Amino acid sequence: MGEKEEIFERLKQTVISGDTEACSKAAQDALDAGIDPMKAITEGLAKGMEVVGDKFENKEFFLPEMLLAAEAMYEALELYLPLLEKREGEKKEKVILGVVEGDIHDIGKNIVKAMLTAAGYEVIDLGVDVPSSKFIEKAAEEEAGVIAMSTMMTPTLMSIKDVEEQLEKKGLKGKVKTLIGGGTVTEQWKSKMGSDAFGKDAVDAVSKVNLLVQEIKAAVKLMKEKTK
Ligand code: B12
Repeated sequence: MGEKEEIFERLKQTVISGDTEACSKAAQDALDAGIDPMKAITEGLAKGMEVVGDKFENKEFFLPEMLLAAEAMYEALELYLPLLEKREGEKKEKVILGVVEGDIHDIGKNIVKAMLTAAGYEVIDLGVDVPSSKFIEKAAEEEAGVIAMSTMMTPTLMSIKDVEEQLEKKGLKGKVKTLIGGGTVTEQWKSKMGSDAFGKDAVDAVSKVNLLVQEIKAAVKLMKEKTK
């Protein structure tokens, strides 16, 4: 195993063991070794959190272990986020992000936030259990092009539909693009909900936001040409 792989493994294992101190140390060592924070998140921290999610489901882990793991991961993210935010000087596109109404699972959403921030987006994080109207109000207020919604539960998938319907009613559909993701969400659900894009993980979230922003820019350009 090379030095970088060894650090990725330490990041992953210290999240799994919920060892905040060792996780912070691994996060700092990653920086010292010249590892891109974005890579440290995807190849280390997020991989660890996936294992923890599975262990929790298999009843190998219980709530205290889960929360310790999340705490360790957040400690490392805190070290990385300010560095990632500093990377872009130009005007940033805004993304409204939140966990839909009825759902409080936010670990995946927080990883998505880190990755979008790393990619140079200004993420407006509405937190968990976000009422559908709030997504829309904030998008309008902030003039954001993208609303990104996360949900881990099947019943709360309908909250996504609610946001889509409200966008339609307000005549904002297509102007504000929607991206959905989270444990229960699939490409098929994207079509069922009428959303614009689905992202399978935090890395995919970035590619999909890039695509949506390109689409918005192309549409604006076309409008301008037509009105000339
Ligand atoms: C941790 C956990 C909890 C924790 C949450 C802690 C927290 N702060 O988030 C606690 C213990 C509180 C909890 C509570 C509950 N939970 Co729970 N929980 C889980 C568990 C084990 C892991 C979820 C997780 O964090 N995974 C790790 C992260 C990193 O993965 P992720 O969320 O999928 O995110 C990745 C991608 O999906 C994607 N992504 C995520 N969001 C977004 C958004 C966008 C826009 C994009 C593009 C991508 C994207 O990128 C992320 C990173 O790559 C899952 C089972 C599992 N193995 O998934 C059950 C699970 C989600 N829980 C479940 C349930 C039912 C509940 C409860 C109702 C239980 C209860 N009876 O009380 C409550 C929910 C209360 C509520 N109203 O929300 C069910 C949902 C079933 C369903 N299909 O509806 C699951 C699937 C367990 C199961 N098999 O039954 N839970």
